[in-house]
Amino acid sequence: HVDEAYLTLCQHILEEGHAKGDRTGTGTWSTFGYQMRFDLQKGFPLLTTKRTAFRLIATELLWFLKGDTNVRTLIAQNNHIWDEWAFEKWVTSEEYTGPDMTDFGRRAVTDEDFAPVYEEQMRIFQERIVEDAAFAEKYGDLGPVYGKQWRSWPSADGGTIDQIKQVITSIKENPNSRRHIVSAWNPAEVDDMALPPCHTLFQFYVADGKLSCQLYQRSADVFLGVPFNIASYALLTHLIAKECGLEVGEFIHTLGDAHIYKNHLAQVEEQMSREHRELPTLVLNEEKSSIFDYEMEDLKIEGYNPHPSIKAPIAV
Ligand code: DHF
Ligand code: TMP
Repeated sequence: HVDEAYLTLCQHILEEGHAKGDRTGTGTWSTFGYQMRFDLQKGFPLLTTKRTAFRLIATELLWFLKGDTNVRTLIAQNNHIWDEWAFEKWVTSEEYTGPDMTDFGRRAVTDEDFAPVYEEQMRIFQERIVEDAAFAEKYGDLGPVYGKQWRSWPSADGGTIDQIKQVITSIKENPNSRRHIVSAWNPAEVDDMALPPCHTLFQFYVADGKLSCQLYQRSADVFLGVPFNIASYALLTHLIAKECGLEVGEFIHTLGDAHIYKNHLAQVEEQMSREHRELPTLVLNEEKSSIFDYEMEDLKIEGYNPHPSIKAPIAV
């Protein structure tokens, strides 16, 4: 069960984790190298010990698959999971003349006078991204992140490589291949990205008519990011399996730096006290078959009856 594997990971970090500082100044408990396996035949791996927003996960995955890297599309769909990383570009630009936003991510959760000032600027930013296309083009773009690397990795001859199309062709034409790989980690472009990819590389594997996927995630925010990452790659595996005429096999999640932020500890304890429930199922629109044609309405989760959501601040 996904919750058992996930809560075992949490327990492992709490018991074995090193106290480790991090880029965001929040502080973590961290371990290095961990693996979880999820049998996708046994239900869709969306956590039940905390309500996890499938809508946000699915709209983000479709955004990657369309090759999009601009938060405008997400914000227009009321998905705000990437806002802070675009906002950062705006408030550190020459054009920004509002109140000082230095270190806004940390201050927004530690300084109660600053919080409303930040929220006001963020609201203005979100509105302007939606209403002003030129502004969005300049400040909504996160750089050459997942969508760009997945669909148009720049090649040496000046062209681009569509890794998703290529991997689908390779799964269809040569299922036994050991080279079904997609990499988001492009060393030449990492410095131009708002956030270097956390889910860095994935590989597919075909056996007994089933498609499995393994992800290498270099850095894993276990409370906020990982529940999204598990469901996102499970969904991707379902979509690719369908397009290739295969059943789903396993999703194998391999983590590098797996950490719990120190300001998520109470939330993790609360979640660990809950009993898991039956897993939901994923229902795909039967009329769609190409992975590039799906919209949010084509992806449904049925039988999801989780414990309530648990709020936590995100480290920026
Ligand atoms: N930075 C950090 N520090 N951790 C992350 O997990 C992370 N993830 C990113 C970008 N940068 C990151 C992209 N994915 C949330 C979940 C995933 C995600 C970004 C944000 C999140 O905040 N989830 C909350 C509430 C979401 C909402 O309702 O808007 C949750 O409770 O699941
Ligand atoms: P880092 O670049 O310093 O590793 O910070 C990235 C943080 O975001 C880290 O806490 C991991 C987290 N993260 C996830 O866990 N999953 C994701 O999908 C993304 C984008 C980030």
